[in-house]
Amino acid sequence: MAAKIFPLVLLVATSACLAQQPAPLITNVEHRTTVSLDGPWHAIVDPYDTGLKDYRSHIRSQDGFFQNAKPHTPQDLIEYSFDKSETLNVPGDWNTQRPSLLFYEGTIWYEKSFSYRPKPHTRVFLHVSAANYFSIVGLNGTVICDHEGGFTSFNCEVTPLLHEGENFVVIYVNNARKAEGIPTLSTDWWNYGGLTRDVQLVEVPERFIQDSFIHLIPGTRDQVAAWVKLSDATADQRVTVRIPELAIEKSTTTDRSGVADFSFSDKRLQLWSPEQPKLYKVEIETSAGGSGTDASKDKIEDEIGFRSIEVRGHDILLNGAPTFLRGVSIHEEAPYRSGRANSDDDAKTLLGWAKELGANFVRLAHYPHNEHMLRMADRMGLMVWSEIPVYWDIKWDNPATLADAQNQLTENITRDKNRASIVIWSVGNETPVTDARTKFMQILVKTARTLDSTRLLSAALQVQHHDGTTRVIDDPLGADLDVLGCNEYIGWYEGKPEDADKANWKSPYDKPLVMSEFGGSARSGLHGNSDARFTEEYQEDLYKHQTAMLDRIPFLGGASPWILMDFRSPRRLLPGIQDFYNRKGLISDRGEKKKAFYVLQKWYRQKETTDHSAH
Ligand code: GCB
Repeated sequence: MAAKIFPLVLLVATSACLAQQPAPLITNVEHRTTVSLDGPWHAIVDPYDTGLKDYRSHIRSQDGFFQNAKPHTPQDLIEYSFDKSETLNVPGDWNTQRPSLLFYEGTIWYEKSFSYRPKPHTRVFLHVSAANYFSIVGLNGTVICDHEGGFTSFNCEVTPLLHEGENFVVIYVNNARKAEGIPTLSTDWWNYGGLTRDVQLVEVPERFIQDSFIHLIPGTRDQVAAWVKLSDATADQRVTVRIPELAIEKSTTTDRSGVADFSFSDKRLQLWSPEQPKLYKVEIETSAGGSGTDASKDKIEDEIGFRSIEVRGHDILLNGAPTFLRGVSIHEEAPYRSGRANSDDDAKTLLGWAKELGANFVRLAHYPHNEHMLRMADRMGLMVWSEIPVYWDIKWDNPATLADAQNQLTENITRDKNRASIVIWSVGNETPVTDARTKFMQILVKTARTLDSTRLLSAALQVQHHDGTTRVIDDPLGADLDVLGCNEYIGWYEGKPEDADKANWKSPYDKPLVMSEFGGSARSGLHGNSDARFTEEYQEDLYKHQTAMLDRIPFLGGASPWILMDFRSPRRLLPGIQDFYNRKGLISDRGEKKKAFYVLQKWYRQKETTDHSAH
């Protein structure tokens, strides 16, 4: 039960191998009792890691910034002060909060003081929804855990460290890019650093519901399987699952590993779909276990949808019916204000635009998005492609890189597996075809299938061969996937938009294809001839040729063009046009719809009609 606490020396010395991992992730924190630590945090910009290492580069075990030291006498030498440092808002990337931090890549220390009153028989975990990229967490001067990966949640237990009255938390966050990282050195998105998502204390009973998974059994439309995992491996603890609306109540007891398994069927189950995104309130309750005390009881609820997703030949079947995925790709970029998105309102705006476009599907590129997005997609009725940042040229031969990718994939699936909206896990984007890469990706596919056998697996591939005017999707990884993803840029990086008119497509795999990217850039408000780059007319014309071509691909199961909204990228340097923004958005970063938006909207309206008349 006690939290794992590590001496700082040991922690940093071994952090490269992730020896001090966070506690197992508590899922569904949305429905837990929490104390929010969001708001202003004191922040020290530390480009040389002075708060972590002394001038000989030795780790500071006594006087690091985790101590949050303050001088008590005029003789005390303390060369930092959180109290006197300006604040940054959490959640929020640091880049867009101060002009001097726009390009900053390095360390920032965050500190927040808060008053707390410990409750009897209650355990407390510090939960960080995302810190990009590497972070170390300390509470009241003791270092607790570290975490690698900028887009997934983690938590560390702080129960023994909290005391009545004032407490403080210090988090070291470093967003330096690393060749061996996931992602690696080069990406086409901004390396937003900081505590980009919510931070909170999560209060749970002594023995609590750690995790659960409730879903339709693949191949069925009315059979539900569930497992519930307790925080410790206690056998014979009674666990009950209820769906009050259907008067379903099932009880069983945990096995020796603290897991309770359920299965039941109910013909009345109304399935989740984009047209009717039905969510049921599901309650999970545990009763007093062996010790018989109230402290080992727990209860939590969630809103869960039930749907099936399968492939048959070239078709993607939602609840048994062939369904075309009318999608659009989205970055986690805040509408109107830029920077990282992270709120219900941001999710409502972005996904609302996708709905207006006529979408039933979104590709959340290129990393796990914040939980608000997934819960909103569940409620609004949008199917989701969820991806990890295995992007471009990863260090395929490095075992630590593979472990990092597997960890990010595991954290992604662990957090989001109860979201009916997610229909596809993607293990990467535009990875170059080599043996080492394919082996690496196959391991990720296997990891995903082991964790979740209910969803489809994909990856955004690229064309490997041309057979005359025919493009062939024959990446060897295709054999391991359920759905082929393909990014193509005919008319932008390759040839002219009208070249799409002559392009044909084939694949040796008898699988559905989602055209996971296509598009071109337009500066909103820039008008001209349709052959003039960066005009809205060029982008509009490109979408016309693309959609006509897509209509001729017999194995097309969906599309997620690039991209819903313009987003910041350090690779987009053209003054007056790009100004550090990738302009392939159908909507500008200020929310203005470009002409191509309406081309896609029209196409999706036609697709929707065809889909419905086919049912
Ligand atoms: C791609 C990448 C995406 C880029 C896009 C572009 O193929 O997957 O991350 O932003 O092209 O605009 O070039």
